[in-house]
Amino acid sequence: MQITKEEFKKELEQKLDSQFAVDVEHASLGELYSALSNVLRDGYAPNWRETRIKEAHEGKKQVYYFSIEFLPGTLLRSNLLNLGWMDTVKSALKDLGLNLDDIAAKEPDMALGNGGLGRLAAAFMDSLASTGYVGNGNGIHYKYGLFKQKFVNGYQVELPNDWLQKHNHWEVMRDNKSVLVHFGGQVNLVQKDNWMTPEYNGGYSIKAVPYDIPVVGYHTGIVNTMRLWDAEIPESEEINYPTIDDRRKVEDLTSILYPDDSSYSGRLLRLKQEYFFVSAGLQSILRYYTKDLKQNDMHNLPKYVAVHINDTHPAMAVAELMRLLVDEYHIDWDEAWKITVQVISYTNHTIMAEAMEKWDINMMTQLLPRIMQIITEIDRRYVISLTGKVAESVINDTRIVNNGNVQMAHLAIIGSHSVNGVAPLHTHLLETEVLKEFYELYPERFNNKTNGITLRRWLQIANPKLSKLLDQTVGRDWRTDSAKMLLLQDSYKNAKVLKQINEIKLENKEKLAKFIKKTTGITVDPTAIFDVQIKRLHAYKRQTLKLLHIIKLYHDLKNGIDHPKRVVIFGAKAAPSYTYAKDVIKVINEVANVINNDASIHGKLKVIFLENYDVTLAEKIIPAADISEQISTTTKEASGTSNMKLMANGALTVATMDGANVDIAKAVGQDNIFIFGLNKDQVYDYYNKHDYKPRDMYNSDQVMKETVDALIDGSFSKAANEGRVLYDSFLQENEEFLVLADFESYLQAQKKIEENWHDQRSWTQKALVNIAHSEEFNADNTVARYAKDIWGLKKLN
Ligand code: KOT
Repeated sequence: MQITKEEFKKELEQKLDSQFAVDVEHASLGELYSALSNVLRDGYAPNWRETRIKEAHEGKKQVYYFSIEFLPGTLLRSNLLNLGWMDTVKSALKDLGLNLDDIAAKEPDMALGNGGLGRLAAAFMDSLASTGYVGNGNGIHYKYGLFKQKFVNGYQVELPNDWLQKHNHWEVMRDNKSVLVHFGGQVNLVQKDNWMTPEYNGGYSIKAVPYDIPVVGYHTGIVNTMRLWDAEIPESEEINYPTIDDRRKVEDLTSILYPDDSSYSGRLLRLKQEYFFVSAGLQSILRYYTKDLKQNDMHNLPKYVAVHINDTHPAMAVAELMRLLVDEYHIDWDEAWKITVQVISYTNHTIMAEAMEKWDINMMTQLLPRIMQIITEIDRRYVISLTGKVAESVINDTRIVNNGNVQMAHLAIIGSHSVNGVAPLHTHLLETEVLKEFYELYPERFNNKTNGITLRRWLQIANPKLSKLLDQTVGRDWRTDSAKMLLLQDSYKNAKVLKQINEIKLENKEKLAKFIKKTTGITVDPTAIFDVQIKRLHAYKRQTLKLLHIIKLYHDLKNGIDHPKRVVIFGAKAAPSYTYAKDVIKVINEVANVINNDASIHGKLKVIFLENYDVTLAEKIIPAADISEQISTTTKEASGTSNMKLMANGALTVATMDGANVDIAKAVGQDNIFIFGLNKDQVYDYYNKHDYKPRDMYNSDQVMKETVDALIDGSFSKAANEGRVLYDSFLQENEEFLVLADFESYLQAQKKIEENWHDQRSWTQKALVNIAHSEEFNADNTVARYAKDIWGLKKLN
């Protein structure tokens, strides 16, 4: 539905009047946000309804993307953009003396995820709707999103993120679609009507209530649904929860998002959360299949339904679908197994050993007795199927139940028809190292699907000026057909275009500089190099290597060795229990304090650690970046996606050949990226030979020694203890992240960056090439590959 400026103004006035009894002139920004989002809801509501009718009518196969995290950020501007209302609304608001950005700033960031994995899930939701597929999200309606990060005396402090307090204007609670999820008790199998039927004794049920969030497609008229489940006490059992405390225990189930990234948190509550949203999602799928689609043959389920599990957190879907098919729909085990494997597919997002989920058998038996029985049976049959065919060690290494644990990745792989990694190198490492034995058993299941990003958000929303320039140079079609962005390369020598790219970057940097001034009080020069590292704080991502570079630059400047002006900008949250990562934050903050306040270096170097990195903050930083830091230990970063967002905005990448950096390097060519560091074979050599001796390197390299020593010699005395922790970690024999091994090579890459910076024309040309080639990482294309190769989807008519 399109809208004219006048219609929009009228609608906005009406909403302000009916909701708050105010006129435009007297409305607060919060009231304007609320009214504006309501106008928008009216705009897409017919599409949302029609999409559901069309889906049921056409009966096309649908994918259900099961993810314990979704990180959509804010939705006002993306809904405006996707509905095709952006320009009209901006201009109407301007007429009214209002600014869309000010109003949009009132929307809480929906931070129901930790980082890359959650953001990817949200990107896929957008892309499915924007390319014409029916795709549904299935996740948890957390009361508190990822913690709000503050720095107090340089330390990270975590505050609750009560995002729902101000009400989520987009969601619709659908009580009539609620289902019950059972926990605890005991199960006995009894013969009933010729069927071994489970009889439950004891335990309790929790009501799963869905909150549906619309996912508006870009100019497609499609509005898909992201369904997030909340926990409530079933009406029939209210008597069993007489006190407020009792009630709180139930509500706690969906209260908090686990703030751990790449590490496994062995908490009972987490296991409950996983089963809760998996069971609710599958029950709701089967109800739709039987009631709405009126299908009665479960054997046809794979023709209508694909369930994708985003890493292993939803891997219990394998057992739960078996339970539903066997216990509830009386399908023979072997048949049910075939259906399950055809329906389910799995993405692995990390090779970090500590992220490999496993659950204690006793815990699982107590909480989910029937699921544990089913997993045991899947495992038993798996072992039988391989006995005598492969070495016993292979069976032991790959079976699901082992050493008192349930291995979730094994369950996911054995129960899926597709297992994918998220960049070619990562998939290769899965096949040859981490999941080698599985790859030998099921080579046909393994495939690569390189990650992608929502270019619409990172260009059209975050960088409207660059988007306009693209319109002028390659035509507006790039907005729907991103391959057209490649045409920007025709302007490689066009002085006018190069000048405009420069001007836009400078304006974006000025804007960020203002934000930095406002939030930190620190003045930064927008003409300096804006050097950006934004991602979760983790040892393998090596914010520490950037820190060493900063210290080296500082020493040079103090010693009269000149460098181009630079502002290093960090954004990163550390998991609350990850003390090393928190130590890194403290050290960076104290190093920043010393450098930012040292008049003797004349402001040539500034270090800014912005608080509370989230999607909203990313939208401010990314358009202003000159340098994108992608410096993980090679082999450790599965893909990375900030690397893609930054290149799309014309930042040049300094990178190890890790994750999707490899593909970015291939896309832009060696001349347009700064590659450094050990390659994957060298890294594995160190790991296999156990002969990494950082102390020898340190003792034989004066510059390295001086740089690392600064952490303990009193230069940054307010972080003396934490500095010592980092110092010791770098020098430890066989230190896993090989920080010092890449130090020299990283300095060389940074030197090259400085040399290039002096030639602004050639710098901007490199930026142009990066912008053009970011089209390769459009999540729309990624999703098209999943749809074709894994899910077997057809577009809606
Ligand atoms: C967290 C816990 C367990 C298993 C995996 C994770 C995980 C992995 N969380 N985020 N990731 C990141 O996923 C992104 C999307 O695929 C990748 O780009 C990134 O390299 C992963 O670290």
